[in-house]
Amino acid sequence: MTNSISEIENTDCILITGSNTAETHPIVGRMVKRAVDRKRAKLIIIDPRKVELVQYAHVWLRPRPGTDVAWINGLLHVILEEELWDKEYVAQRTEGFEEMRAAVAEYTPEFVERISGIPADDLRRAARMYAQAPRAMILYAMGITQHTRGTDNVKSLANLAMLCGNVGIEGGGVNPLRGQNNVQGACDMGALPNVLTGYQTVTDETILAKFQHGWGTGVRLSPRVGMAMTEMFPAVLEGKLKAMFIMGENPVISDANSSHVREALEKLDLLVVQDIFLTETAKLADVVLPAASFAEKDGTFTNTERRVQRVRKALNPPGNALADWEIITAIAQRVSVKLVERNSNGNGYLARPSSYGYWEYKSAEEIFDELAALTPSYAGISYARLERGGLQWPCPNKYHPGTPYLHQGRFARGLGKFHGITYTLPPELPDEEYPFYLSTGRIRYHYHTGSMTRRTRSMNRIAPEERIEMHPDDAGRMGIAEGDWVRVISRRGEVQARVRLTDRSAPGMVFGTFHFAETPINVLTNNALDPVGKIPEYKVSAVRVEKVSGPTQEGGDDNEQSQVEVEANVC
Ligand SMILES: Nc1nc2c(c(=O)[nH]1)N[C@H]1C(S)=C(S)[C@@H](COP(=O)(O)OP(=O)(O)OC[C@H]3O[C@@H](n4cnc5c(=O)[nH]c(N)nc54)[C@H](O)[C@@H]3O)O[C@H]1N2
Ligand SMILES: Nc1nc2c(c(=O)[nH]1)N[C@H]1C(S)=C(S)[C@@H](COP(=O)(O)OP(=O)(O)OC[C@H]3O[C@@H](n4cnc5c(=O)[nH]c(N)nc54)[C@H](O)[C@@H]3O)O[C@H]1N2
Ligand SMILES: [Mo]
Repeated sequence: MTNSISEIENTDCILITGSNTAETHPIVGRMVKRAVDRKRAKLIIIDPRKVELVQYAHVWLRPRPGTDVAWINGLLHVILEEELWDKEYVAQRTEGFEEMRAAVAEYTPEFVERISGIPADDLRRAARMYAQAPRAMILYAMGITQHTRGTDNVKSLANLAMLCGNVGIEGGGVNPLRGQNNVQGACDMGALPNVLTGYQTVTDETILAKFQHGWGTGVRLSPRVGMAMTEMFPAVLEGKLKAMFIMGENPVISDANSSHVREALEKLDLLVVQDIFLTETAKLADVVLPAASFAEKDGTFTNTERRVQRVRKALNPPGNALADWEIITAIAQRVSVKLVERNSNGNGYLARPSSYGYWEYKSAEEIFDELAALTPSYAGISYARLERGGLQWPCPNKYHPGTPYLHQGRFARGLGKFHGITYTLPPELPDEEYPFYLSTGRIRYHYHTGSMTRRTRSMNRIAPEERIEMHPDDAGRMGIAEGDWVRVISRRGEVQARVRLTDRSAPGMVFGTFHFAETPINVLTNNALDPVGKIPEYKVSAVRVEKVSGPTQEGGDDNEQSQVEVEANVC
């Protein structure tokens, strides 16, 4: 997030799009409700589903899935036409304005209505509400990013925030609600193909030299950008990738077009999976490395508002499980012995111990200190300081208090850049053969592939199985009643599940989750990727729905087996 969570209760207008906040970020959701109820903040929701927070919204726009660039350009168009933009801010702090203005010229509310289905006057109302608020905050999540145009969607939201002078102020910003407890931290640690810690790019020789020296490897670090996770599975199928080490991820269930993922994993020469449970992915592994869970190890998590917080070991891990860093260190020590042997045979550099000890960490804190020494945004953070509470990066030195919101006075890159972006259609849309939009996501009661939450009895009692959401009008037309079994079919596969009739989903659209391995929704989804973010099109694919009398043999057996497994694992 550019800004902090607490600012939600201290702003004049909140625009939420592509985020089912009340269910997926319930604490943030509560703060939004309080901001509306007690602080009289205006709330604009833009979401194809009638999410819970719609009850609190002053304006709800229901776009067709995958039409975000169009409606955001429409908002920009209205704000420009009605002279509601912040001219001083745009003049002093931004560049590229004319390019953006030219790109949005044709996006009149009427034109946008034809693309998105949003009534022109509602769009005007939302534009005025956002632009006239002294301070306005944008919150977004996966409904914006999980598209082949995800990066363009985010840039478009940045255009909107900058046009109204809402970046670099308290109670403003463009705020992605990060999903996992530590997804921000994982990215900060360089778990991305193109950067080292703190987003220091791997293609920059000075940065590489700093890390080579700091790590004391003696081995030249590669300046090559690696593959994104979603590019790896096709690479395996093309024979370009032979081995994989998967840590804390269950792609057999969570990745788009998952039949391909399974096929790829089965083709590998070596698959290692490091997880806290024996997941569907771990079952395909040659080697499974049991890891300790969050409660069983020391470390830090960095949350959605860039706040680094301590995690403390409360329990001993079961059996042979070790903290992830201990497993990685143990493997690295063995691999680096090999490297030394190979390199001392004459080709290349000799490994030598560094000031930190070469892969000889004694604690998570030692690793953190090495990270802080090599990472400007974390430089001022230490375990000792974290004892007194979390710190938000950038925190460049040990006296710095941390940074609640970014781009104050000046953008990280100097001037904020407007982008001229035009709308294109998602790659797969409903047609005669596959007449429904399929949208996928989450419900409150389960987490992702269910590997953790489906092991808890109470969650299973509330949400024991997948329910495909369908609008009552569509169901009525097709003779489908609440609880009936349907088969959902896309160009890539099919699943079976019971139906829940609800107006949360718009007519012409069905919604399902990826929480239930017996209903692996990702066999249906499209693995077309955003060219920059490499994120798949999870939110738009085309499907056909057929009523079936009950689960066919195959589906039924799977279901039963999995329920038994789940029961056996309840803890
Ligand atoms: N209970 C629970 N909470 C979770 C998780 C979980 O599995 N369970 N997972 C966590 C993780 S890792 C993440 S990333 C977050 C995800 O949090 P969210 O992104 O809030 O979750 P999703 O269910 O993916 O919902 C995305 C929203 O986008 C909307 N949407 C769909 N298509 C479009 C579109 O084309 N345009 C727009 N503007 N909106 C669209 C959907 O209707 C939905 O409201 O949740 C986190 N929190
Ligand atoms: N159709 C569809 N698919 C989606 C999405 C969608 O909206 N629609 N959303 C996507 C998104 S945003 C996300 S984030 C992904 C999530 O996809 P995944 O990350 O594959 O899903 P999880 O079930 O969270 O898997 C995390 C694994 O980490 C393990 N784990 C937990 N703690 C630890 C630990 O401390 N150490 C180790 N080594 N392992 C641990 C858990 O047991 C679990 O198996 O799914 C994506 N897939
Ligand atoms: Mo996520």
